[in-house]
Amino acid sequence: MSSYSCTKSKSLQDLQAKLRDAFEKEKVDIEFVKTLLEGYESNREDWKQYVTLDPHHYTRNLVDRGNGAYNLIVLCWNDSQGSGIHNHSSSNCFVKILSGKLRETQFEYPVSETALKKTSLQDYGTNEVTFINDDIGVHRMENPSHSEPCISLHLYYPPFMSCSVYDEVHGKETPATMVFHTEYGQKAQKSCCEECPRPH
Ligand code: CSS
Ligand code: FE2
Repeated sequence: MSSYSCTKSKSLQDLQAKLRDAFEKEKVDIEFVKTLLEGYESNREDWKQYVTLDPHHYTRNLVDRGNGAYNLIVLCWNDSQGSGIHNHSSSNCFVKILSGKLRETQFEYPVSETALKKTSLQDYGTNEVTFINDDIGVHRMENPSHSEPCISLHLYYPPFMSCSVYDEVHGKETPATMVFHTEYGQKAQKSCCEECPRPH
């Protein structure tokens, strides 16, 4: 049986192996990647090593660089934490919820400095998967819970470490750099601090 005939993963490690295979193909199939992410049933034992919660900001924890083709990252959102409205620097963004709930508000891609146009608002629960890129628009992600953290798995293809953040009222664009709080379960060398410029 080839790895392509089975889209179910029995662990996060198994999913990582399937994703590596999928990205080795000449043409990456976005729908297939979504199916792979959906085919993994979240199990805390698999990903608890990547969980770091910060009282002020959501954290970004690198799981896999996918042979340079993509970044697989665990994001940890404490109660009520969220991102600013941001683009994805011409990259494709997959999000799978590992635990809790994440709220996504989408907006039309800003073309001028005017108020952003909201296009959708949706909540995603454990094991659900969503996808966005700059053709679809920009978004804000937030943990709507005031009591439970949310843990999500993000795949960015190709990888990117900077993006634009937009102010909702005026559409003003500001560049932002992203950091990793941990890499492969270890504290990242450039540790994060209050001054780190990030998309919030
Ligand atoms: N793009 C944000 C998270 S929402 S997709 C980030 O990577 O920090
Ligand atoms: Fe995003």
